Amino acid sequence: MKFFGINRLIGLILVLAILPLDSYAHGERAQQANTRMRTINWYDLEIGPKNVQVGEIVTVKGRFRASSQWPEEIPSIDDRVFLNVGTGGPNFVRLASNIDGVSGVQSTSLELGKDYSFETTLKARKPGRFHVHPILNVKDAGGMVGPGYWVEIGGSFEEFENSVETMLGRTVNLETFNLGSIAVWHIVWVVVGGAWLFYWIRQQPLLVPRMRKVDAAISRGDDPDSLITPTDLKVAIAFLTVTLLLIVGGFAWGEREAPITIPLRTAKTNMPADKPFPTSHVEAKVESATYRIPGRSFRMQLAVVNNGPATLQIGEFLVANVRFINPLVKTVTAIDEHDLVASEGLRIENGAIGPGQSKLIEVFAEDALWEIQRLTGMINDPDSIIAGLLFFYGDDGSREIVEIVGSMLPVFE
Ligand SMILES: [Cu+2]
Repeated sequence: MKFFGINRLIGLILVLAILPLDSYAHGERAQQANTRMRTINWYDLEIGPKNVQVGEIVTVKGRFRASSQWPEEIPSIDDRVFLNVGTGGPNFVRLASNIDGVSGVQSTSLELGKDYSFETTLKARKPGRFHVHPILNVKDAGGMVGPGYWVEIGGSFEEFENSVETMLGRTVNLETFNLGSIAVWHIVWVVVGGAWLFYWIRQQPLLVPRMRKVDAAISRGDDPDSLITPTDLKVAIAFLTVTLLLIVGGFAWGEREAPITIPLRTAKTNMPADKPFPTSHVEAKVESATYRIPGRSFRMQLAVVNNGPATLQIGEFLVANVRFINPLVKTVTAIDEHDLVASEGLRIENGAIGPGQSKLIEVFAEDALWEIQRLTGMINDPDSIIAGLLFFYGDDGSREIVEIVGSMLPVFE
């Protein structure tokens, strides 16, 4: 235990003993409020079916609007993004994904302010109950997580099959493909590396004192190579020879086993360049917005202009994946205990806006979800900008989605 303090060893064992505990929450509330509010607004999300057997298909689909208020300090989606799902472990395999119908097998780039549809096809792999979220991974910024739903997978892991046919007609099982040779190569290199390390740590001076001696020799102007004995040199030549032989032999063996290979594709997929920005018949401007901390009550004054043919009412305010629903316009009930729906959380005063009308309306969004989802942290944001999507519903069945943005003032009593 000379090289590894016993205290540290006990610590490591404790950590390993604690780690395998099941985790049910997986950080969806950990991101700063403003990151969740002003990056990706997910909506119309469908994850289903929610009860499947091992090997059956689950799709995650919906739409998202990339906020035009993307925080300046967070790298944006115009560089590289990758659509994925977030769940607690490798419980699914992803068979396919697309954004606006363009295959998402490789990464792509998107534009702020635009609206995209997406779909991911998963195959259930392990039995259990798992929380599944869509995620847009943004280069240098991390994952922008959408709302999650529970999916229950029945059956047994032994029934899971994940075979593909290669271009040359060979069927391979991706669950076990070449595991044997992967294990063999790991063992081979651990043995070679371990033997090399063992050779050096069994003689004096040991690694760090030896480095000091080399440094001292250099500063004295002596030849540091005098620390290396003729035996050291012979052993080093033997190790080098064995290593090179293993590499050359491994390469020849690989070439024989798989004469035709292509590299992993890493090119970026381009989205159609001429995609228009979303349009709407509604103009909505936040005149003022406050968040009253004791009442968990958000209130904003909204100047709305309706340029469309229908009488409109606000049915939903979506902010940071939380859906504040106006019960007078539509009914949305939470489908499980982690569904981010405040079914009666939205109250509108002076609500209906006729065609051609422009008026000032008061919007109240009140629910414990502000606190539960840790969005109240927004009062600590230096820029205190609040942003989200407003869903207007017309009396002709139409729907208009508008992103709103405003400065938010906290009220402390
Ligand atoms: Cu989750």
